[in-house]
Amino acid sequence: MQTRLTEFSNLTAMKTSMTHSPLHRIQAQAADHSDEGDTHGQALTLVETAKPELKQPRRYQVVILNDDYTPMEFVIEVLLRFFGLNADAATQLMLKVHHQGRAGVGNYSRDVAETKATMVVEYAQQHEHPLLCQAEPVL
Ligand code: TYC
Repeated sequence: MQTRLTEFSNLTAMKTSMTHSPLHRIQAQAADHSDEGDTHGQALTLVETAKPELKQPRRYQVVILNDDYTPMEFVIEVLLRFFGLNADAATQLMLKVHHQGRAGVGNYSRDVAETKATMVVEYAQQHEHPLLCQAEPVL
């Protein structure tokens, strides 16, 4: 969270600035500046709290899809090779895809998820299997 302090010598300038501020929360404070010689012995300080400018980037899930032709052993090998699963986890996940049609195999940044999905599909094509894999934004 960012804050910014702006001093104003009169209320009109302050109100104008507040009206035009893109910042979402504004608090006004009056500060005593009697030693600084302005007309009413006070300066007005605007304290603005800015919205954070960065959001968390979206995560992407790599999804593997079932088909009728890719051998089960090949899908298990893909899960070991590209997703670092152990043999038990890979077998369970392959069976989940086989029975349910699809399953997420890991969450990554968009770039990594898309690269992994492409690598899996190319690897399957090199071995003449129709295995499909895609990256989807996590909701
Ligand atoms: N359904 C395939 C078969 O019976 C096995 C399979 C599992 C294929 C998972 C793709 O993503 C997949 N040989």
